[in-house]
Amino acid sequence: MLIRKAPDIRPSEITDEHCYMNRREFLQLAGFTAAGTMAGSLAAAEPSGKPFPKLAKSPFSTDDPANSYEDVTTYNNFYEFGTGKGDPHRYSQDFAPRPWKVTVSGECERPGEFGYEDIVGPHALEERIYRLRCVEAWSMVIPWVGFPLADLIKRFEPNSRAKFVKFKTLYDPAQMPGQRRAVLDWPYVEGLTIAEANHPLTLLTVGLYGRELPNQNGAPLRLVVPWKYGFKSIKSVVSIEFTEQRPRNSWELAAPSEYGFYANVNPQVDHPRWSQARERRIGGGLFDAKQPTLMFNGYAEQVAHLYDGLDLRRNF
Ligand SMILES: Nc1nc2c(c(=O)[nH]1)N[C@H]1C(S)=C(S)[C@@H](COP(=O)(O)O)O[C@H]1N2
Ligand SMILES: [Mo]
Repeated sequence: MLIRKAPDIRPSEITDEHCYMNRREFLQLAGFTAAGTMAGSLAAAEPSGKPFPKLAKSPFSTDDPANSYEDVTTYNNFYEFGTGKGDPHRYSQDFAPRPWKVTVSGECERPGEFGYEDIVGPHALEERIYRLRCVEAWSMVIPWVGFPLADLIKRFEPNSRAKFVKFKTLYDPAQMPGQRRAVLDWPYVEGLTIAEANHPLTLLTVGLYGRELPNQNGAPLRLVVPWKYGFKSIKSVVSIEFTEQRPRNSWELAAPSEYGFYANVNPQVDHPRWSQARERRIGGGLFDAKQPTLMFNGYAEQVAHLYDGLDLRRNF
């Protein structure tokens, strides 16, 4: 992935086999004859999600320059749509994120469910520009849209036994071709301590670049936990459960010596197979720039106290 295409080439102009097939099939259906008229039909660089009317700016936003819309929507990890970085964009276009229902269960006074519209109307949305630091030592800067997960959690009144929150992604192999292979134990599961889930930085995310989330970024709603490696930021969530026991997350289950429950960004604790000291910022040109990784991804001042007395080398 070191060599990147020139920024002035739109993805719609790069016709790989899959795109070509889709476009041609679409043209046949629509009765078109000239392929040229449909250039751009699969363009990732042209946002299609509905724009949100008013977004408060967040004091938690970073000043780092944001990655382009194209970078953010064409270089993804979302194994439900394949393991290649281009797969989520390519294979999620037919995914239908509406209607959507999230079940809330476990240790709380008011278990129940909610739909996408139930949360997007009532909650004031913010734009939060966060660094996303993938465990694979690359990073991006993304202008997310969302609101603090804590605001949602309190509606369900977790009780004193609620020590953790467990999240699950949709399981639907008919729509998610990556789930037809056992690369992970589906559905994708993630977990946070209740304190992490209630931390003001933890964002229930419904959009990016001022618009509804594209499918490849976890439509219609996902988590973004900016001080943790990207895999904690679970996409397309359908279940939230308050638990007394610590849940085991998908990556921890798949490779417990490599991926832990906490997964706090930590340049001092290497992954067994590579260093975490530096990261490659996607979009930096022909050779993306490498820069030092910051403790807790730069959010140490806000979150370090959550781990007082915890050995971060053991609890990686
Ligand atoms: N359900 C689900 N959520 C997921 C993943 C996944 O494969 N499935 N990948 C994770 C990883 S490893 C990263 S780095 C981020 C990437 O988010 P982005 O593609 O929106 O940048 O999503 C995370 N959330
Ligand atoms: Mo990641």
